[in-house]
Amino acid sequence: MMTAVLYSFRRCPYAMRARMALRYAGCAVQIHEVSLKAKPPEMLERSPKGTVPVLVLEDQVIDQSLDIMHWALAQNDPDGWLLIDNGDGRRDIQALIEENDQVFKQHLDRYKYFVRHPEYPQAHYRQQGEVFLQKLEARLKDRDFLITDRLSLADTAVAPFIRQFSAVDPDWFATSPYPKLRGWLDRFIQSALFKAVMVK
Ligand SMILES: N[C@@H](CCC(=O)N[C@@H](CS)C(=O)NCC(=O)O)C(=O)O
Repeated sequence: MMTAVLYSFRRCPYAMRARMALRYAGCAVQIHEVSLKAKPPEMLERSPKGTVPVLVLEDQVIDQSLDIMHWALAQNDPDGWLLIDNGDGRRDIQALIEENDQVFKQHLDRYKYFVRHPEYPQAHYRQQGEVFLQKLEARLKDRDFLITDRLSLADTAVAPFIRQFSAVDPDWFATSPYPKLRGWLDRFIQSALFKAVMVK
């Protein structure tokens, strides 16, 4: 039987969430760290769009991080990240991830690479991103995780992007009006699962 291969880039938030789901589900995968400047031809042959992560299985190629997470959780979801018995929770997971991927990520990129977007100052892009931070802070007011009182797919899928946002200006983030979010992010960064997928 062929070993599954994950083409990955250590610091890519999409690849982080895929690696976490695969590890949590106990899926045996060989991780191939790629250079984004020189992507391996065998990866591009399987997935010509040229983004990581890409999971190559015996009978299929999955090249969207969220699809990789869902594939992993369909194999094994020991702590119930999918919240299968909680319809509202499942809808909330989907809505949060959609907002993260389709709206917040764009603000994050502009905040981080504001030099390439001189139409507005950096603080403008940060304020746009803060709309999502405010939403997460409100969710964390009465619980330790984004959807319910335990970790779900939403926490794992979103946290790598909040980590990236926090790292753009750590001093600002440390004193920003999002104490619950800081606590949540800190627990995520300190978790054994996150540390394991970030090993060099
Ligand atoms: N929608 C994709 C996005 C993946 C993505 O954009 N990955 C970035 C790295 S963080 C990438 O591979 N970019 C291609 C490049 O920089 O050449 C997913 O969810 O997997």
